[in-house]
Amino acid sequence: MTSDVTDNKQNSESKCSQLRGLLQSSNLNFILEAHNGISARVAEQAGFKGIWGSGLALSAQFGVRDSNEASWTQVIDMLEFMSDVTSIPILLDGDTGYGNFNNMRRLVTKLEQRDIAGVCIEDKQFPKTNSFIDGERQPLADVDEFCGKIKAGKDSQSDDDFSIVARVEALIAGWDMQEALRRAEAYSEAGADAILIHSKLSHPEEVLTFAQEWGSRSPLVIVPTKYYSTPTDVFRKANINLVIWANHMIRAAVVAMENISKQIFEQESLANVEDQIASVNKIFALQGAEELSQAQSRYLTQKQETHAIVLAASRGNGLHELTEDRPKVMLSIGGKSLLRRLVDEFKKQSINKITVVAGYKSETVNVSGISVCKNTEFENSSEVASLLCAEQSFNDNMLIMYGDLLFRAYILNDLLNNDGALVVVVDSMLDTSQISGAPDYVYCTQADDRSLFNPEVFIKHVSEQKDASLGEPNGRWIGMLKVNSTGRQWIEEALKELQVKDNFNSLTMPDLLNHLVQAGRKIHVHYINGHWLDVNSLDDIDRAGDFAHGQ
Ligand code: SPV
Ligand code: MG
Repeated sequence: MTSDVTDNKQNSESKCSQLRGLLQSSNLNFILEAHNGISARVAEQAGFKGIWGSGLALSAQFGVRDSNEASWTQVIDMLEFMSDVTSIPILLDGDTGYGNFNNMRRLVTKLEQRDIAGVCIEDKQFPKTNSFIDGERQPLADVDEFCGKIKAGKDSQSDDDFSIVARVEALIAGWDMQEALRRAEAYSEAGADAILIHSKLSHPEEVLTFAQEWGSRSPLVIVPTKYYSTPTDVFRKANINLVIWANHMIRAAVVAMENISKQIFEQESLANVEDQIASVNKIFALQGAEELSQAQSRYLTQKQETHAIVLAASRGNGLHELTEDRPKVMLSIGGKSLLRRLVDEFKKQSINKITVVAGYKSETVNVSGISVCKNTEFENSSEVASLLCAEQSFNDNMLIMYGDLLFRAYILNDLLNNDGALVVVVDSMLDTSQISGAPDYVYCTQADDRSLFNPEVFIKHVSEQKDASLGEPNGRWIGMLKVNSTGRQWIEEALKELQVKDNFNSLTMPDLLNHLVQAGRKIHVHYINGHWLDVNSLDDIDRAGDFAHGQ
């Protein structure tokens, strides 16, 4: 038996026993055609207690004729998908049993292995064709030969509840009621668990006469495809046990597909069809996506994902008219916006959760792969207020950085491998010719000794101005930091403390870092030596172009 891959097992009763129950119930029951996994799920979700594995529909979904053109193993491979995703029984339309008694034996064995609850075989000859195509020209099977097939099937089943339904085609082939009854009697004697009496008339007379004559000798099954307008109560009163709605899912699908494909072709657009079709989420639900994500959290060891927060609310005043219609991060450098370049760097490091805090001209912040959160007060607030806007996206592995940075990939890669609680990247190369805007000078517990051993160095202070009382700065903070769960906690606490201060809206990231230092937090320094730049002035744009070119 195949294992279930979904969350769909609701019924603990075996499928064979469920089908037997439907056949033997004193109430009229219904089963619906399905022809693949998704249609089987839809049928179950609609409330059906069983599925008809229709030969017509299964062959049609393969695009071939209902004349045994699809092999029997191709048919039962599809049934396996249908059975795996449903908890209700499937009765296979097994045509003529795909051969003689011996083929029937193997069929029953293989169906049971795939948890199919029963098979219906019809008394025609292999290869058969659909009863509604020249039905009267189709030769019937020899009664004794067909009875041998039923016996062989019954003798090969291992579950007592597996059902074999014998389908009488006498009325389809133009024989009289007596022949139909004679055959049904013989098939019942041979061990059939139910009789399916088929008719191609548009009224139910034949079937009702048969039902009356048959009485309750064995369960009776009908397929009212042609006499579809008959009120269902008529079948109930005739003591029929099971109605098969035999081909309505494939026919519904074809109309829907024709309609939608025509519209898309003619309109060369999806705009009008979106509301007429199932949402992608609906498809995911039918595929059991939810169960898979639950299983992933149970069975996969999850590496904590890094989340990047990008501060990008400011216009970039030093860039004058270049930022008239967009914020600095959307400026194009060598054909790509600064933000796009930053997102590309994140992607290289497998960072896929990226939140950008936008403010000035936020509607132009449009780069795939990011979520945008807005600092609507950007004109009257500063960086720490922007950071607070992204609080919902905070994570135990988090990068916080300015949006106007260009840097060599190794810088981010090395930072991600540093497991300090809160680590800032400091450039020890104080090359004044490269400095524009207001540099964030950093005073550290130790200068960069350029050794390979990464001694533990911490921040003492960060300042926009050089502070003679602290000696010479050891470098510049490049606007990039990383936290783990402890660092995240420090930042959240600091934000709470700072939020109530009168000057909150003027606070910059260096103010936040200094606040943390004063609170006794050890902020690790990760030294680098060049290989980055930020964009504050028109000169920087030229430099950035050269830098990007060399990347
Ligand atoms: C099928 O669904 O393939 C059947 C029923 O055999 S019918 O097409 O009505 O003959
Ligand atoms: Mg059929």
